[in-house]
Amino acid sequence: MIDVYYWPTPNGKKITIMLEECALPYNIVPVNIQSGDQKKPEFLKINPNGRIPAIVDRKPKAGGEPVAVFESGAILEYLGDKSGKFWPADLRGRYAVSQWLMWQMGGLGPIAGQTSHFLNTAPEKIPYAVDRFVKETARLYGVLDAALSKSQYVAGTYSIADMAIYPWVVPYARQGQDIAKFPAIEAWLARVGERAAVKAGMDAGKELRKS
Ligand SMILES: N[C@@H](CCC(=O)N[C@@H](CS)C(=O)NCC(=O)O)C(=O)O
Repeated sequence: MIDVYYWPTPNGKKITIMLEECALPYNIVPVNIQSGDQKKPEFLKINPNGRIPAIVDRKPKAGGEPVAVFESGAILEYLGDKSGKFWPADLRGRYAVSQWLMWQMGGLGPIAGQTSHFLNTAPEKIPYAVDRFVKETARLYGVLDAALSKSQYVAGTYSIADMAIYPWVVPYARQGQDIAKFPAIEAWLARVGERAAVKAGMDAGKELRKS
């Protein structure tokens, strides 16, 4: 059984999508980031960075003590290694996926997160920040659109990179993006979104926000 320290956000949903795709049994441990659970000492023992998601695999593939992992990209790789799925073992396949996973972790996620913050949450509207982040998000969407106009999935076949990117692109409107300008992304959103595991992963823990 895998414990998933979770709140229903884009970074959290990457992990539930992968767990559903691999049919790995998991247990959601709610970490309410709106009330500060992520900064509590018991959670900081699992993720010293104080953010969700994190996992504890109680039955690691290699046996032995439970394995704890934080950072959503590292968790996706761990689950790929554990299941042998969606994270190719061959050199070319692995780095085709890895580069897009890193692109999401270091580019799209942080930038789109800031864009959404300055557009929807910031207590004052700062035109310079809104303009800077909306434009950089549009640039990243352009890069993704160009890649997806050449292949069905970012690394050729469906992988953990698609799972990392998808929950960040679903809320494109909150990032000030007009999806009609990115037809290959729009088609990919529909293709990925129709997968049963993606639907289940996106829905995981949605009741938590109401509690
Ligand atoms: N790079 C980290 C980012 C994690 C992250 O930013 N998580 C957000 C939710 S999506 C969070 O826990 N926010 C609470 C906080 O900032 O205190 C990852 O991909 O796991």
